[in-house]
Amino acid sequence: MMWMKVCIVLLSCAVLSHGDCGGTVTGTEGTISSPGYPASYPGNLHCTWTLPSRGGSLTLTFSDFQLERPFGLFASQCNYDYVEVLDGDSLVGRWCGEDNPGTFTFERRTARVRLVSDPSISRRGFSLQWTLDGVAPPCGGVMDGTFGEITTPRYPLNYPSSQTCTWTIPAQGGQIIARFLDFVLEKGNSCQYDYLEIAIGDEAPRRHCGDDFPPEITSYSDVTLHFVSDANKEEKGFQLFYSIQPVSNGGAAGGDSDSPHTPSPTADADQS
Ligand SMILES: [Ca+2]
Ligand SMILES: [Ca+2]
Repeated sequence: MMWMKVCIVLLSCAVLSHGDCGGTVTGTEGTISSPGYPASYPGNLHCTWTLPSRGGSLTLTFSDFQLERPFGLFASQCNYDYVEVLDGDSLVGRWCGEDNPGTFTFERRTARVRLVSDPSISRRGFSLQWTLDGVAPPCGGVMDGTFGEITTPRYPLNYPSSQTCTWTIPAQGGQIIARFLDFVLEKGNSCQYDYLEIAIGDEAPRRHCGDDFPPEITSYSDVTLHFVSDANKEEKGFQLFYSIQPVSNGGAAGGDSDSPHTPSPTADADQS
């Protein structure tokens, strides 16, 4: 049989192109199939799909699986075409032929599925379904408007583990005033577990954790809040209110203190 494989390899050497494959999935469920499925996949594939758990529970189930079946000396190995499943960067296993990999669950881990094919002999490939449960809600973004609230995800319930959120409050030519009404994060001596970093303009960010409220923020520059939680021990999180006060005429560049706490100047205009 070995000579047949070599012969077909030579015949198909010119066929090197293949369709797009791989990438990072988004959403909470979906299907991943080999290129062209259920028609035969192309040769020379090297596709990797990345499935982030995003703090939730990810389940993969291979519903169909048919790759080139190895033969002869290599029957016990998957050296021609194969699918690998990885937990992060660690190999869970390699499959080929009609040896369906089955179902996998990844808790707060990133899964990867890799399909590799050699130049010759293809079968119909594989199809798998994936679902993601318990995903942390989206967080972060650029705040618009002249006032608002920022909280950790799920506040006042405990924030999720393994979460990263970045909020930006643009100064919009005014002065940002932001005050914390609640602040409880997991405490660490150097805030190495869960923390909130507050960056004002170009200044170096300051890191906060535990239950010491960060001081009130007043800034004519954009303010960036960067929240990180690690894999375990969650707390209630924080709640912050901010407003952006217009800078009164003549003080735009100098930034002198024209009682920025009161947004009354625009209201006075109505009385004329
Ligand atoms: Ca093959
Ligand atoms: Ca934590």
